[in-house]
Parts: sequence; structure tokens; C-alpha cells
Amino acid sequence: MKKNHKRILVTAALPYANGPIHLGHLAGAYLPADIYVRYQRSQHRDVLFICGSDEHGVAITIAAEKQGITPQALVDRFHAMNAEAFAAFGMNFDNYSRTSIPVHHETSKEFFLDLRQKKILKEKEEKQLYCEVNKMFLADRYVEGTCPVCKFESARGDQCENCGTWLNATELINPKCKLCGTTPVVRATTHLYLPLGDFQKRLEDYVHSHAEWKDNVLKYCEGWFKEGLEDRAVTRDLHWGVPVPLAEFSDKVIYVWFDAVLGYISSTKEWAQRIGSPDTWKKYWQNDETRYIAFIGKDNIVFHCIVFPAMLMAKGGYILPDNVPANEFLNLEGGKFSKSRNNAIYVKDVLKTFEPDFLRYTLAMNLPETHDTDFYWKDFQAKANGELADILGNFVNRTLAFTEKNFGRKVPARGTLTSRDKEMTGLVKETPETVGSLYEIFKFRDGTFEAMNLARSANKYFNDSEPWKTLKSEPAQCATTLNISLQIVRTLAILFSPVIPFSAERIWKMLCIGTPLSDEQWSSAGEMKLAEGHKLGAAEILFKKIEDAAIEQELAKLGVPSETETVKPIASFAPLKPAIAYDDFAKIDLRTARIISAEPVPKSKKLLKLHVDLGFEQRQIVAGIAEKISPEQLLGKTIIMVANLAPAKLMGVESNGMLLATASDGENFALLTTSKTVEQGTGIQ
Ligand code: B3M
Ligand code: ZN
Repeated sequence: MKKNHKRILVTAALPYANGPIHLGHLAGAYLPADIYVRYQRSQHRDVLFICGSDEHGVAITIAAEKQGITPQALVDRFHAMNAEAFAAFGMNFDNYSRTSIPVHHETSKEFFLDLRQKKILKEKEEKQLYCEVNKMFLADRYVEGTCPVCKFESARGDQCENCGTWLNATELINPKCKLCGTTPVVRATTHLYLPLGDFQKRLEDYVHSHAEWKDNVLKYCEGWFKEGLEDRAVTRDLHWGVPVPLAEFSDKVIYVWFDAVLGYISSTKEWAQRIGSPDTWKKYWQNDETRYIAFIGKDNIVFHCIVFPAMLMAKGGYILPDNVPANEFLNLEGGKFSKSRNNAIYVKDVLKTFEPDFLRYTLAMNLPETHDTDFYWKDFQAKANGELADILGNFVNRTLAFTEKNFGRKVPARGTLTSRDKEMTGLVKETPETVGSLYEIFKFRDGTFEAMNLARSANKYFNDSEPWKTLKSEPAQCATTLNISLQIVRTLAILFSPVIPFSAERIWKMLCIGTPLSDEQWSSAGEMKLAEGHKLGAAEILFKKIEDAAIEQELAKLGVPSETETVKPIASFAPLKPAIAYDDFAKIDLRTARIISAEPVPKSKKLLKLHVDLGFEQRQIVAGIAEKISPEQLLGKTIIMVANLAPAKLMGVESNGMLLATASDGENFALLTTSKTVEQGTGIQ
């Protein structure tokens, strides 16, 4: 941390709420950000960690159209799903917001209006692609074609996924409408533009004052500067998004990237309101004593290093990112993560089978910090079993188990140190600084590697010290070995807490330290703070090994669509019937009744004959549910029935009422019943 910095603001890119979060997302921005934040918190620094869902733009509307639902229904579903998946993965956000909320719309409009009033946003008529079949301008992802830079054939209208170039749709070679596949025509339309060229000098000064940024980030920026920054449209002819707050543009929305980056600010405002201190957001965004770090994936570099800083400069009074540690891509089993080819692993799905820490550790050791990396399931298993379980888990377990068995679960005395002991304690003392300084400069892979190296050395120390022999021959030496080993267990819990927080907490619990792990200072990690005689908890196995069968199962899932990514289309729900008056509803006499017998109606596949007890009388009813539920499953159940339905005959059998159940089959079939036992014949309203 630089001297004048008193606090750190950390943001992680706002993922589009158009699908489930996958491992590629985690490796790109989220895990590095979370390790960084947890590390800084353990240094007891004032850190605020902000994220949320990006809910606007064509990424959302296209996904909604594909699934036959409204954009709102889509973002509601994936916002909730992703917030949950992030929480299960251990993301320690202070706030996870969403860009469809009022405070975000207001913030975006305020920025937009301010830039317009200052005459920074320029009105221009420009040619854009128009689809004559769909009668619309093809904004951003509504058009695909060949990238003019790298010749990738499915480049989107706003950006080439392959080489990261930020495009104007008219630059695409052989453009096609994404909705109907036809070739669009060129038509003129008026939009407001952000003149990035006017900011080029200031942006260059800004980027050049950060020689410490990652090479890939600096290279991207340099490429942009060399080409010369141009005007970029910040309005779109769409209906989904933040409406442009100007009467003459009221049929347009603000370009998604203009609003999305402001999502960091509105999420901070939402957080400030939630903690009951609505102005506190300013301390993070409008104060030079704050250091702002923006974690992203490489495809977002231009927006965070050029567009967002230009917007903040134009608005004035805001701090700029002090670093933008962008990662490269994580590939999967040798190929690209791809939703369309079902080559993706969703966080929600993985966490059904594996502990989050397995994923956090293996990803941390494989982060695409300097170049693209690959996720292989076999590698995941090898790292989880061979490193987490065999090195870290083994050291923690053997140390605690040995102490439990031979020292009555108490920290034994540390006597005179041998040269081996001294070498080990020396390493323990310096490792926190080694690991911390790597985390500080965003080298999370190396930091995690160094932490595991300490566990490696600790195992060697334990082996070489042979406490099982010295227990009898030199008991004082044996006690010293175990004392030092226990101190290392404590050190490891602190050093690993940013990477595998759940397991670090479990180690902490086994050590029975009494104060929370989060209270412990990183700088104390190398100290020998466990006192002689301190009572420990029971030794537990920290990591259960992953069996081959579990990995085979995951491999078999590759290329198969996951249920997680689809939303049930509205079309599969029956349309709502026309509204009725209350009086119409009140004519129906609904009662609780208990089923006292149930049997099939002879010669009918569908019908069951039931006798039900209404308390004041018994009835025979016939229900068409024989294919959905067996007579045995019905016996004794309390049902809801229409008690005043006119009698009818079904296959010759009289029915004096109707049982209520869901109108579906299979998993979705259920009887309507009461949430607790009530008297039979009770009315329902
Ligand atoms: N939603 C793109 C993405 O998910 C975009 C990031 C916004 S960060 C303000 O990769
Ligand atoms: Zn390209």
C-alpha cells in the first residue's frame, strides 16, 4: 500500500445476469479479487469489496429472447443464482448489487446528464446496421460477422471475443442479423457520442504513470493509443436498459458499458445505505486516500482502462483505478469455455459435488495471470489429492493426531532448538512476508505456491525429526518438534485463509485459539503464539480425497447441457384465464377431507375411486389421477376438495366432489393439502 493510501476499494467485474457463473469467470476476476481482499483484511486494512450483476445490454435481451422469457425474468433468475453461487464459493463481497435497481438508474442518468450539460457528449448522425426483417437497428450483439482485425468469424457487433477488439458493428465483414440471419442494410441514426479522442492525452498520462501494471494490460492500452481514440456512441436504439434522460432521445437507452461501470459506484451507494451511513460511499470514490483496484478479465480492459477513466475524468471528483489486474482466459480440457458447445463448468453444479476449497485452491494454482491456462479435471483431482490432502491436510492431521495421542491434546513445551528446529522456525518467520508480498502485487499463483511450500517443508521437518522415535529416547526433543509443528499449523491457517477460507477456519477450530481467525493479523503469522499447555481440539481429517469415479462423472458431463443454464420458457405454462369477480370465486365451497379408501375404477387407466371423510359426512369421489399416484400413497392424506360440485358419473361411477391437485405430471404432480393437521370439513377461503 502506498503511504498516502488509507483504504482500499476493490471491485470485480459485474457479470452479466444472462447465464450461470462458470469456472472461467472465477479464474478471470473473482477468485483473485477475493484472495486479495481476504489478504488485505487479514492485514487489518480498511477494504471495501464491491460487485453485482450487469443486467442490461444485448447480452441480456438476446438470452431472454432465446429462452422465450422477459429480460426481467431472466435477470431475476440469474442474479439470484449467481449471488448464491458466489456465496457458496466463499466470495466475501461487502455488497452484491444489480444494475436494474433505482439507485443505479439514477447514478447512470446523473453521469450522463452531467456529461451532456458540459457538452462533452456530442450528437452525431451515423450509419448503423439495420435489419429490414426485424425492423430494428442491430445494436452490439444483435449482429455478428467476421472480425476485421483477426478474421474470427463470429465476432459480435460490439466486440470480438477472440482478439478482444472493441468494434463498431459497421466494421464487421459480412455482417448478419443475429435474430434472422439476413444481411442488414446501412441506415443513418442519431446518437450521443463520448469523444474519447479528447481525453487521449490525459488517458496516456494516466496509464503511463502506472508502469507497475501488468504487461498485458499496458500492451492493450498502448495498442489503443497508437490507433488513436475515437468517438464512441453511448446511446442505443433499444428498450432494455437505462432510459436516456433527455426528451429528444427518450426512445433510446444508455449504452450498457456506460452504465455497467457506474454499477460499481451505485453498488457502493447501495451498501452505504444498507449500513445506515448513506454518504460513506464518497469516502471510497471521491477521496485520494483511497486506492482503487479493479479486477477484470482481459476482454474488459478497454472499458476499465480507457472508457471508465475517461468518464470519471469527464465527471470530475472521482478517483481512478490505481491498478487493473486483468487476467487472461482459463480454457477447459484444451478447448475454450463455450456455452453454445456446452463446454462449460458452472460453479453451482461443481459445488454440488466438491468442497469450494478444492476448487479455490486448484484454480489459485492455475490462474491465467500471465497467459491462458487450462482446467483439466484430472489435474484438479491430482492437485486436490496430492497437495491439499497429502501435503497440507496430512501435516495438520499428523501434528494434531500425534499431540492428541501422546501429549493429551496439550501444546507441549518447546525446549532447546536444534539446528533443524532453527532452520524450520526461520522459514516460518519469513514465509508470511514472502507470501504477502506476492499477494500484494497480484501474484496469487506464486503466493499460494509459497504457502504450500511451507507445508511441504513442514512435512519434511516432521519426518526428519522422527518424533515417534524421540518420544521415548529424547522426550524433550519430541515435545519441541510438536510444539514447533503446532505453531506451523497456526501459521498455515493464517497463510491459507485468503485461498481456502473454509478449511482455514476448520484448522483454527482444531487449534481452539479462542479468538476468531479474522482477528488475527497477517504479520503475526510467523510468530510462535501457541502457549505451552494450551488445550487443543480434536484432530479431524481436513480434506477427503477425490475418488476416480467422481472425476469420471464430471468428464462425462462435458458437452452435455446443464439444467442450470436454462429457464423454463413461459410457453410451457398455460396462459392465465380471464379475471373473475370475487363473488364468482366465493361460489366454490372448498373443504378439507381425509381419504379413507382408494381403489382403481375397473377398466379405466386413469380413474381412482376414493372415499373421503368430510367430518360431517362421507363421500365417494372419482379422480383422474391413477397414472400419477398410487392408491396406497393416498390413504390417510388430507386433501382439499370442491365439496359443492354437482354430482357426475365417470365411467359409470358416481362422483360427489372434486379433489384438487396440480395439473401436471411426474415431478410436478402434487396433491393440495394443508400445512398442518386441521379438522376435516374445514372451509377454505
Ligand atoms: N458484464 C462483461 C462480462 O461479464 C460485463 C462486465 C461489466 S464490468 C462493469 O464479461
Ligand atoms: Zn478479432
